[in-house]
Amino acid sequence: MTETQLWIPDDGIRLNAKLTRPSQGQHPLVLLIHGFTGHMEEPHILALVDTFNALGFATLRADLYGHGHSGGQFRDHTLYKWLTNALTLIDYARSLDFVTGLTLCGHSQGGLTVMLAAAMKRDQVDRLIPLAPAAMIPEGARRGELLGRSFDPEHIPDAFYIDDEHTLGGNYVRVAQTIRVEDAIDRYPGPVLIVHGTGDQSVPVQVGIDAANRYRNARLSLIHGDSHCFDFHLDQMLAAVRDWLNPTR
Ligand code: FER
Repeated sequence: MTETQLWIPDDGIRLNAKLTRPSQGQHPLVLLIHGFTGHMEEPHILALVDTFNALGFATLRADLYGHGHSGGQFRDHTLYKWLTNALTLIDYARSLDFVTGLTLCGHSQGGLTVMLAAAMKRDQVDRLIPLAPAAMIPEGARRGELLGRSFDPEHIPDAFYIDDEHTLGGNYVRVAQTIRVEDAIDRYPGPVLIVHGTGDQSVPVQVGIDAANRYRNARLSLIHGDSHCFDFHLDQMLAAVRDWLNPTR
């Protein structure tokens, strides 16, 4: 396994990214995206890197706008910025001469991001793996319910205090209100694996169930009692991914 540090330019910022390759030669690649307030070195992301490499996939993981060591302020991030970051990363991956195919995998808000990107890149994406996808964010933004709090969706506050390190700008909500997740689901005909912990306190498991039911070609793997970041049964989440990619192994 080799790992290469990259700074990938995107619309005036640079994205902190790492490329891992299982060997020399040609291989398919998995693009891996973290969640809201997350970053690309979280334990569940690193475990996925190892799992995909062991199956013969290269991985490209990145910190998206306003997260980790990439450019941009957390406060200014929106789903549009994350989505255009994802499109740039897909184009970068496709430009690599050793890449034979592309899988998208994202956790939570990163799961929603790859669902949106797959709809736009439907001819370039072999398969899609949303993990605990936060597909309810747009509807929550329209209803005025996000991050466990209520607000008037017609009079969006300029800022949402999250914790001492994170304040979210109102444009995040304004952007999210315009996104139609159902349309994105309907535009992706390829194979989809959704993995979701039944004890997820951030994204209710029903969100993953509903998304899997709407996709034309989805498998749903529920991890009993597990949390949002698969803290209790990471091995089971990885096994679900491994079995789906390589059922005979
Ligand atoms: C929310 C619930 C979950 C939300 C975001 C998330 C902005 C994202 C979680 C993650 O990416 O881990 O209400 O609102």
